[in-house]
Amino acid sequence: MNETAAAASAGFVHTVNLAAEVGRSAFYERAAAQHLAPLWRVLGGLVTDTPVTRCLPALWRYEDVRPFVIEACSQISTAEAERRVLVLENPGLPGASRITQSLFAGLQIILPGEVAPAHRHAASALRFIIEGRDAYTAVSGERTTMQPGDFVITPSMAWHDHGNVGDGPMVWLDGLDMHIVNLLGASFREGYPGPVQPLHRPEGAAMAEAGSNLLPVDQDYGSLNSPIFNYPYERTREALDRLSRFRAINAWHGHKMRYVNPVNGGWAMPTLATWMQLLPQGFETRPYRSTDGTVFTVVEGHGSSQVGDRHFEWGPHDIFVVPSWVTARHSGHSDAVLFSYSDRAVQDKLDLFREEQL
Ligand code: 1HN
Repeated sequence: MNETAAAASAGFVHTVNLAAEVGRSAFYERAAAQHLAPLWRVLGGLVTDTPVTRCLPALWRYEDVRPFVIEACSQISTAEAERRVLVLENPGLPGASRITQSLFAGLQIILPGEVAPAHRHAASALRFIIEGRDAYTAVSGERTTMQPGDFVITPSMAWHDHGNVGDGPMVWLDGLDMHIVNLLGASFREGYPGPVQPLHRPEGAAMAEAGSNLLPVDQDYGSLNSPIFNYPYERTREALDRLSRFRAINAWHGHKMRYVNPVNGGWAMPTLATWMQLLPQGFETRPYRSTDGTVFTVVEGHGSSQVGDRHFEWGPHDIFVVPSWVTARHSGHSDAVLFSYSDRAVQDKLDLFREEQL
């Protein structure tokens, strides 16, 4: 279904008199030659009553996709692929490299000894570590070693390369905003002259400077990205655990915390909003819908989600997507921890975000 047809089936389309349209066809043709088109034929699909997207609710069970991620390693090297990533394609948006209308998601694998060469681009990336230990990413001259559950930021135009110094494969979820960057016609990319960038800060520098609710008095921040570029799972999990011991639970989201930039209290990244939430065993959220199509991945535990007319049962490392304005509710069958990201950081800045709590 195209967007106009989707809008029509949603019950709203500005209708023109079809019989009269025949008589206008010559006019339309002459207008088209001047690169002019009648708005009244497309208005309903351009400005819809409520969000219209071809993005569908979808679930990727890690158990089903992991063998393909592993097999990709015998199909292509990191050197040849540049990034060995299998794209999570929304079934409603085939071939578009999109998991939602605006977001990219992919599973990247890097084997021991491999290096993903340094490059940089206008698109920002987040990494959420799924499995493996002791691979690193270097961002703007500083390395961070990544562990499962860590949320790692690669800001726009920051040089970045990855390497695996562990003894097993490392898999992470890549979330990128390139569809937003491309919509705006603002894409650039550059390869680094050499496989890896030079390191000019010790590992842990960013955390020392910004990770303890204290900031150096003489530091100027010229970016909307958080100076903390690795939010380790250990600290995130502990925060959720402490919160859950005393705080009233949110009926729509469970115990849910957003990753913040300590410099300005805003989202950790300027385009991608990120969260971690705890759904205690037996807790079921109330239904809600929001304008930000959201990607979830399960860190711990089992549960289920009703997303529109789909019911998903999920467990560790599964990934699912809730499209914009589709009603969702989530249940923890055991204590369950979910990481999620969306374009809400953009929608907030543009005054577009809406959530309806049902
Ligand atoms: C990229 O640069 C990375 O740096 C991962 O690891 C996934 C997907 C599309 C475009 C660039 C990375 C990417 C990507």
